[in-house]
Amino acid sequence: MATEQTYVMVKPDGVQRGLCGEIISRFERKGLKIVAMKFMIIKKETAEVHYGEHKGKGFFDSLISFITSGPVLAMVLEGDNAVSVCRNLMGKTNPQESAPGTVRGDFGMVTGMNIIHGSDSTKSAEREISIFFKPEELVSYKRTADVWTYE
Ligand code: IDP
Ligand code: MG
Repeated sequence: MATEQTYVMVKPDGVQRGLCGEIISRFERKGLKIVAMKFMIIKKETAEVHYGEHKGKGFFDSLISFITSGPVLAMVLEGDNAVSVCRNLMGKTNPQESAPGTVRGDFGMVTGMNIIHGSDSTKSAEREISIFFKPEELVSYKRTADVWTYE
């Protein structure tokens, strides 16, 4: 089993639209384990580090002002292939192209307000988790439901 951790974040539009509970619930029901969670307003400098790969692109400035415009719900989720499992639950970057049943497919209308972020690789996940969480904030525990989740 390839147990991974991934960084998932409800963006300010998702928080303002009251979707935090719905989104957490989807990941929980899938079988992902919550390892850490934090509600915060991201500082501009931190946002620029988090989205560093997009620096220089046309949408960078609006992305930074959007992601810092209100609180986000940040979390670390764990499970078998958690990175790709979470990306699949999120849907494509453009919500108009995201499949129904995904978070973006069900709740979003435009790319600039696509509700949710999720790491795109285990390398990104490691980097992003370390930006938003201290190692001691990742909670280590046994989840009894795992015996009914994994063979
Ligand atoms: P991802 O969130 O699906 O990984 P990325 O390409 O990494 O997509 O882009 C990061 C975020 O930047 C997107 O989720 C979206 O909010 C924003 N973004 C990406 N491309 C565009 C665009 O063309 N216009 C406006 N915003 C964009
Ligand atoms: Mg990305």
